[in-house]
Amino acid sequence: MNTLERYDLQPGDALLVTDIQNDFLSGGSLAVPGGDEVVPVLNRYIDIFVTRNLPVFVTRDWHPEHHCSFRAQGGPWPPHCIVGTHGAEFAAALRLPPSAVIISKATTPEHDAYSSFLRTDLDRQLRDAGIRRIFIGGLTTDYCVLNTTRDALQLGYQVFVLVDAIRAVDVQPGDGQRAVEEMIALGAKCISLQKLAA
Ligand code: VGL
Ligand code: ZN
Repeated sequence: MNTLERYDLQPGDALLVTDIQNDFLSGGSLAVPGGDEVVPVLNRYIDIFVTRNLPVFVTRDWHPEHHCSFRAQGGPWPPHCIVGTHGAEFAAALRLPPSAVIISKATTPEHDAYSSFLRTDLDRQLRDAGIRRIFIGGLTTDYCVLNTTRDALQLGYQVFVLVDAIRAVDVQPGDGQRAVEEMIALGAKCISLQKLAA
């Protein structure tokens, strides 16, 4: 354990809330087990960041109707997060601040994107805001959170994974756990509300 690790928030920190959309929650077309449980936890993280005047970035899976990741197009997933549908909307219970920066990903029919950095301007937005450390939570541990964390570390950001505010699809049992282990091995740190609020 690096004793110099700072868990207290500082300028240059940002919260990244990933894909809290109806289709990933109970009743949705790609409902993630326990997905609803992260919403109140993320609301508390949002409060903490807003109170400290630190920016909140929010991503959304934002697919056209015949997206390549859908089964009818040969992809692995049921149709989900189609622009203009209820399933694509952010959960009503998620309390997004008016200042939240929204990043849409996988917006073209021919490309999927599990990383929020892929074909988006997230990196530029973060750099313009002077962000060096990303605190990431949301859905899903084994896809968007994992791939976004990989890219963030590659791009030189420090990443803190909000382990109490992520849930996995777990297509194969254990995928979520393996994703967390991989993120740690790559250099991400795990953090929970208790540690951050301390
Ligand atoms: C995701 C499954 C399908 C994700 C997106 O962003 O985690 N997972 N599409
Ligand atoms: Zn998707």
